[in-house]
Amino acid sequence: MGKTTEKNSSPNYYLLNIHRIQKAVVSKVFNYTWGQSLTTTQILQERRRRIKSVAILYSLQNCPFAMRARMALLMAKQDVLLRAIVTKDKPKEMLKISPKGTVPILVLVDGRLIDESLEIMTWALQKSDPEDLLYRKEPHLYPQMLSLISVCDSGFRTNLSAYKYGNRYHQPNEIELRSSCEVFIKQLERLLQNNNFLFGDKLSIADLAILPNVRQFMNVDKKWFRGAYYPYLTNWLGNLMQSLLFSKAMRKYPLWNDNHEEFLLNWD
Ligand SMILES: N[C@@H](CCC(=O)N[C@@H](CS)C(=O)NCC(=O)O)C(=O)O
Repeated sequence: MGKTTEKNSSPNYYLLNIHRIQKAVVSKVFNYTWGQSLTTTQILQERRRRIKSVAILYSLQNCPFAMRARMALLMAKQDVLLRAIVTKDKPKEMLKISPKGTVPILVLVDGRLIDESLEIMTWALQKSDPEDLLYRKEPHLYPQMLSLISVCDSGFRTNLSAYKYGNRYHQPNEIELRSSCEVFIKQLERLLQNNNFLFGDKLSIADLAILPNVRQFMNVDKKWFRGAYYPYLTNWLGNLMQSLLFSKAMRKYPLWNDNHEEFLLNWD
């Protein structure tokens, strides 16, 4: 963080120093009355006030659970401070509040914790759901969405882990392991034959929750996946991965442990 002596108390000086990391890549915590004559103390007070008024998300870049949480928070327009971590160097602040040590973790302004990705998604979308990802007008679909997500998070993920392992270590049963994953992939392909998204013609919480896992399946053996015949699924995956939402959710942030600097996850 920049040195803030009285000599260098101009907001611009402070802004440049506090956010010396690519401004284009990460979003600033506060972008308000810069240029006006605020003292360094006032700026620091305002910064602290703003930081305290926003929830904190501990997040891991390529973790499918963290990805789905980030996408839902964006769709719900719930700005959060994103603290990027890596598993081999977890912040002590994170382990103190959640010793189980998995990400994502959302720390709410009142101090409550949500340490399950699906719960973070539902928390965000229940607060605000401008695109109706919960399909409120068709409430009978919600239990079906949760049920599909549950198949993904249990059976499919177990099979996917085995397939990833089998592929990495060239296990003789790799094809068999992949076929076990394809049971779920085929189920998604069938759903997507009828609609552009899993539960209709618009995005739902299920699409966001499942997408990072299908992406992980594709990444195990991209060459095989390109040749496999899942046209509807491939189209769905491609469209979502090319979306602005996905690119915002995958934006790379400096690691929290490096400098303890705060950055917002939002649409800016
Ligand atoms: N059920 C949890 C699973 C979260 C999870 O397993 N995250 C992985 C990263 S993808 C993790 O944090 N693992 C801890 C570690 O590798 O030390 C959720 O949905 O949030």
